[in-house]
Amino acid sequence: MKTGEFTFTMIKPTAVRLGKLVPILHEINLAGFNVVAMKMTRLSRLQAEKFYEIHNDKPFFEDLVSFMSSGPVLAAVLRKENAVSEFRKLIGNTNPQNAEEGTIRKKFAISVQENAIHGSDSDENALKESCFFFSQFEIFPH
Ligand code: IDP
Ligand code: MG
Repeated sequence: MKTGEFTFTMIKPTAVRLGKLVPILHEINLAGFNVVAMKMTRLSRLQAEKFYEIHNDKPFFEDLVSFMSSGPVLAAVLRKENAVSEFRKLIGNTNPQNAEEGTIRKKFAISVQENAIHGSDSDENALKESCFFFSQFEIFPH
């Protein structure tokens, strides 16, 4: 897969628990993203700490790790031109109160922490995060 053509996403525990998995995947599909890898899994505390390690100095870090390991998530690699920036536009601002109408976070987030969905913030992190969840044999670019 070419750099710039893919991003990594995770539908967060609250959204999964509230039955929003399929509605969110529907939005992603309507926006023209193709799924090239997907799994439902549950992060251990250690895995959540590792995934969010850039935030380990933030006041919300401990809560975030507890939340992200509190239940299953849906992890996926998505393909589209300019995937990272297109996907960040689709999900909207980190804080749902500041997210634009029509964005996934505006529709499905319940708070800044439980904001329904993750999206990589750079091509470099898209690669790092995809490799965190998937082996090369679990990604099917087409
Ligand atoms: P992003 O997910 O939009 O890239 P980041 O700043 O990278 O936002 O933060 C990672 C995650 O940490 C957010 O998606 C959210 O779940 C949580 N988070 C960020 N800021 C806060 C906060 O101020 N309070 C509680 N949780 C936060
Ligand atoms: Mg981020």
